[in-house]
Amino acid sequence: MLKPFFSLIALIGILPIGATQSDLDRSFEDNITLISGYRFKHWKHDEGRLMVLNRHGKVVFNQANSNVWGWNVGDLDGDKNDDAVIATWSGGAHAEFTYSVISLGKKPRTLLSFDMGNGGGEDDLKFIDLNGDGKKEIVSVYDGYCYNLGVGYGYTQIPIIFELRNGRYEERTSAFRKYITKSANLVFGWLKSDIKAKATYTNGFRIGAVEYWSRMTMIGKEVEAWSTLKGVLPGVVYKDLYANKKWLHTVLNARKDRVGYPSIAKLPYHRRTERPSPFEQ
Ligand SMILES: [Ca+2]
Ligand SMILES: [Ca+2]
Repeated sequence: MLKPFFSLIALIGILPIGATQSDLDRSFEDNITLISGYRFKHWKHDEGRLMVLNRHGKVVFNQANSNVWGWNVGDLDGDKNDDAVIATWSGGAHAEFTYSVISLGKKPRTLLSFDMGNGGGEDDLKFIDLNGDGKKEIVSVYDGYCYNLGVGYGYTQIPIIFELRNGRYEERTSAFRKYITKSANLVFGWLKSDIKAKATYTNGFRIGAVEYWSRMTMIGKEVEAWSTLKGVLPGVVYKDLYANKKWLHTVLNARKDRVGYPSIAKLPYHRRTERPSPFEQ
């Protein structure tokens, strides 16, 4: 399901002036990359290990027992120090992805650690200035409803947006109303055409409905969402969802559990709570 090598090449595509690589053929075997005085030593994919050492040879990041499959650099927060994005991957089917953004200043620090869960595409993190303030937001996907809506895998794609505030990337999805509204309209269009074409089944409608409801709820339009859904969903699907409103909120709010700022020695960050699904698989 994944194309790690391809994606790794894409991720490492942008190196700043001054960065050097020992792995010139980009095979990612035993390579060392020098970024802002930090040495990134990366072992082959199947051994999956990344060590980052500072200019004194001290290890500041050391991740083994997990595949590390990419980093990208650039000055994301505008403090003139390069920042690196490190993706770690647990391996196997339905692998778990964690993304860490670290600042490579004199004292390295974590700007964001996002426990993404399901992912693996080149678009896992997108860097876009959504509000035109000159600073790029990080746009990703929250998979909290995955496996939980009665459809096994059921990968529900809920947007999650991180904005630079107070020197780090904070979860600020609700603040990006325009983007989320557009996204809500898009998924609602898909849901409506699926319903019209009877293109899916009860559980499938449930995924589309939750994708729409969660977007609307995050921008304070929950009441409108329920009323719209009542008008289009088969009655049984609507009732079932509405009866579990509290659980839907709990899972939506749990997106905040996926975000942390531990010291880089403690990365990658994993902290999530299992929330038993009320829907039958
Ligand atoms: Ca920076
Ligand atoms: Ca911005």
